[in-house]
Amino acid sequence: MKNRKEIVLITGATSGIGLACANVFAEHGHPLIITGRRADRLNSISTKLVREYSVKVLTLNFDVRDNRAVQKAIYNLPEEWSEIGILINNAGLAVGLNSIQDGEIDDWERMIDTNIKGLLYVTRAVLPGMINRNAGHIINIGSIAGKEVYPFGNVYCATKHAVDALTKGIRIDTVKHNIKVTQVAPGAVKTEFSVIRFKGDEEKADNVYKGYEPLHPEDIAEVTYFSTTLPSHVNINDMVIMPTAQASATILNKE
Ligand code: NDP
Ligand code: 8X3
Repeated sequence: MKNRKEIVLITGATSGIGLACANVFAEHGHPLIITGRRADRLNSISTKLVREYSVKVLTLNFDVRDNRAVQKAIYNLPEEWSEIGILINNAGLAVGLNSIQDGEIDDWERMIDTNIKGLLYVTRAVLPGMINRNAGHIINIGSIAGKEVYPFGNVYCATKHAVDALTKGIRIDTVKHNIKVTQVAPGAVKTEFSVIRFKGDEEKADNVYKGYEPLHPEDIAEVTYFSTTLPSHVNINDMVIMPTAQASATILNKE
């Protein structure tokens, strides 16, 4: 029992940081529950992880904004998958980069519903099992946008400040149940993030990462994994991880 690897549930494992986390945890032999909206990607990622690392993988295809779908997926987990040891709340996005006065209401709702409410729905469904077992680790992927506010970042920054606050709130509420709660807050990471923020404009997205070396999703996956390797009495509360060329959300050493 002691040497059994914890089951890890990763939201948004079809791309970027979530996918890199799936690879790192699989490499270390953890059974994985990978989730996302793109079922085709989930299936091909699962096939690859099973082939390369001989781990067990379960795919769950749901939108974190849909609480009924979240509950259906988590409450009906097969018995052997029901004891989730590590939850990585990673699914999230930025949509648009506008002043508040020019903001698109639909963009705001997508960010608030995914980054705040989605994280809450999944946590609410998974946490009672951890509390029953008096063990568990919740890792929230926050952002430098949860530590600073930058021009036109308004609503995205607000959602990531909410992740920062919720990380602290979950820790306070679950400390008596022996639950670890960690926030991983990255600066610029080259993923599909900017393509989504700029609604498919690849040129604008590419420009975000020009003239310096951004973080790679694997960098974030490695530190996330590290946070799960510490003795049971040690919890990392918060990690801010930046590219060496980035001093703050807006100060970059670009060529
Ligand atoms: P990607 O766009 O590459 O990945 C986002 C992932 O989230 C995808 O797997 C996507 O899966 C999933 N996702 C998005 N919306 C939903 C939804 N409604 N329901 C279920 N899954 C969803 O971006 P990143 O890897 O960069 O982003 C991961 C996290 O990291 C986000 O929370 C982001 O805010 C945060 N972050 C990113 C930084 C960066 O610079 N890239 C820096 C700091 C934090 P699918 O589309 O299949 O549903
Ligand atoms: C993503 C990083 O700086 O675009 O959270 O907000 S940033």
